[in-house]
Amino acid sequence: MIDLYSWPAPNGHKAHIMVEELGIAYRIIPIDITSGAQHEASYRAINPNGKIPAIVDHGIS
Ligand SMILES: N[C@@H](CCC(=O)N[C@@H](CS)C(=O)NCC(=O)O)C(=O)O
Repeated sequence: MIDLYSWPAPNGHKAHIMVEELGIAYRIIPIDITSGAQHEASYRAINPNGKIPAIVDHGIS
């Protein structure tokens, strides 16, 4: 399962298209970049550059 941290923004759309075209299992975790969620410590732990998108691949289970 892929966790896709994203938001409807140009670079987010690229990742949304990729996972849809690959047909892989994923879930979207919204990171509201309009309210500054990309700068929260919990998200910085996932992507230190504070931008979306980011992917966490939990592998096959
Ligand atoms: N692909 C580059 C750029 C990603 C990017 O610029 N994302 C924008 C949204 S399209 C963003 O997160 N902006 C919020 C910000 O810069 O605070 C990266 O992952 O470093």
